[in-house]
Amino acid sequence: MTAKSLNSLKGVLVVVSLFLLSSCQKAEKAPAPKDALIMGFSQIGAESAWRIRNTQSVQEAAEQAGIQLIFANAEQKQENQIKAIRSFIAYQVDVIAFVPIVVSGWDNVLQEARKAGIPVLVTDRKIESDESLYAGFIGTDSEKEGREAALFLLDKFAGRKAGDMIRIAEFSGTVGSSVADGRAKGFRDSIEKEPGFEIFYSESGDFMRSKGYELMRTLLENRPRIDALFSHNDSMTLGAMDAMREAGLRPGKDIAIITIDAQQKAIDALNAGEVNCVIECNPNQGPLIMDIAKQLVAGGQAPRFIHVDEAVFREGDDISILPPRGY
Ligand code: GYE
Repeated sequence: MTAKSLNSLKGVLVVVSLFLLSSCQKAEKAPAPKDALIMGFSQIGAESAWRIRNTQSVQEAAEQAGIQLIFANAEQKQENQIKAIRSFIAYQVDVIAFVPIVVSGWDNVLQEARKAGIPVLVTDRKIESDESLYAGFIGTDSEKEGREAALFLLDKFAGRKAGDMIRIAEFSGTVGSSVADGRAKGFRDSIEKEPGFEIFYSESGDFMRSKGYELMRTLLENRPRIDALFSHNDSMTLGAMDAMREAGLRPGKDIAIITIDAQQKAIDALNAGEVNCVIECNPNQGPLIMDIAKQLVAGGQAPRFIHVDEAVFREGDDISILPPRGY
């Protein structure tokens, strides 16, 4: 055997062992069977701890269900989501699921999926398109979350003196998203009919901690009286709390705080008396999404709207038995 042929044999061996290594690693992860159903999933991005848990839930549930997942992260851009969905169609996946960053602008791409005969599940956030363009929705009931926030405030300030005005600042989520619209609507529907409550400030913090911090810092510059903060998610709340502390204010005491998501840090803040009410928004939607996807691919139908279970945690509640949140 010449030195040259020995070298090329070595090369082959390296390639073969790399191949074996990679197939062993895959085997440990229990790869989906060859005829596994393929799902294309378009996620918004990773703007919050909630979103990161939502992604994990989808990935874990797909693996458990033996579904092969083609996962695309849109980095907060609708155009990236549309591109991803188009590539799923070109790839001829069995089913598509996506989290629509905003409510509008989906009709064309959904028509393309329909033409290709691929069922589509809308998850987490809702869309405004004609309902015949998608198979069903699985996600949160954001109007209910907004109503719960209002009910807590009505109760907390029930003892206010006649003529007193409770001044509320609202930090809302991504403009044009169904969850920001729903939370704002549910909140207003319940609070606006009550005298003595005023939403004196409402701005979008895009569901991001850094923006929650910026909004609160700017808001506090003129030292307005703020009785309560209604924040559409925990990430913005945590940022706002940092700004309150920097301004010498005690979160949960000088300003009442109502927040949505129920990530571990918000529950810890509730325990510490720094947050007054936490409304759970359930990110663990993966198992339901996989179940419904399987039904659809088998030729069945999906329920039109499935809202996942959610709880409300208030100051004074015994939440010591609550298991760790995992996000
Ligand atoms: O509340 C927030 C996020 O769409 C329900 O998006 C979701 C929201 C959630 O990033 O934290």
